Amino acid sequence: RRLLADGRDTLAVDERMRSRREAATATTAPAVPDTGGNRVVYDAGGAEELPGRRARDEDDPATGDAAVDEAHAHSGVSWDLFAEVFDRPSVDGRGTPLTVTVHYGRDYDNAFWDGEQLVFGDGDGEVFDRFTKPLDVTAHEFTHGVTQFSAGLTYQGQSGALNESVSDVFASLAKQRSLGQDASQADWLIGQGLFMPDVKATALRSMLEPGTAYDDPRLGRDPQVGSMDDYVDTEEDNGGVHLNSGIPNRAFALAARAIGGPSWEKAGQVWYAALTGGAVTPSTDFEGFAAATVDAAARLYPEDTSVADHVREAWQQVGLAR
Ligand code: ASN
Ligand code: ZN
Repeated sequence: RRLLADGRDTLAVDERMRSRREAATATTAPAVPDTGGNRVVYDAGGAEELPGRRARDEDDPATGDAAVDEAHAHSGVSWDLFAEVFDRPSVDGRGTPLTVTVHYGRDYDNAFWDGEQLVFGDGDGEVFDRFTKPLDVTAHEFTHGVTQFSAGLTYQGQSGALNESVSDVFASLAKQRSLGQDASQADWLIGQGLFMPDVKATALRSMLEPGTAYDDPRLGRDPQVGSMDDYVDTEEDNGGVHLNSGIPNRAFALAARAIGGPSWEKAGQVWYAALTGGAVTPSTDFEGFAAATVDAAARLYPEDTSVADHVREAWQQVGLAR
């Protein structure tokens, strides 16, 4: 329920997917081999049985159903981020086909990874539009699959907030990369374009300024926090996983901006190495994750110690790391 793209995102994504399809059907091999996604989109038809009716395979043309076609495009962009930037085909890194279901339930205001596949509701049409609409909502849910098959962060308390944050980090990277933006140009919003036009919300979350994404009578005010000073102790939401995720989210945005350039190149590589390198485990807390990213930065960029310094300073700004 908490993730994003606007009209420009959709256009950039459509263009990307068009060239991707053309490369796949070219009679001569493309100069750069297509990494080739392996997506299958299903249609639950308003029911809650998974996966539903098979609606569009990897190489099928557009169907005309917006949710089916958005899910196909956005899961392809998510697949490409991990395959091309992090050498990780599919959520498990083994190219396992990705199952995606749309039109889940009636007026369903959420999207989720269920442990095996991606699932998207159509939204209620009053507050929420289709959950397939923003690229970064899809990339967020895709990343839950990546985390399951790597660090396995338990979805409760600090490890749960880290699980949530990692999904936002790679969701934002997918968005920034699709728009060709570097860290200084990024808006760091998650779930932009998900809300109906009259809702007073710019997005679901702001990674750079947690707590500022919305303020609407139907939604309340964005409750996210961006510093350990404001850490929320609650039983709700698995121990506030969507609230306290603002803390590591802001650390990532600050680190990426301090490092500069495209966020997926250095900051993204550091977070990916921490997530998948074995130092982060199901029970890792904020301090442990911060240390893992500083270590990863030092290991990945031994000749440029400013990267690890920027990462450490970003965690210090949110009240973590020494
Ligand atoms: N869309 C939500 C998420 O991925 C679903 C949930 O709360 N599990 O975080
Ligand atoms: Zn999530």
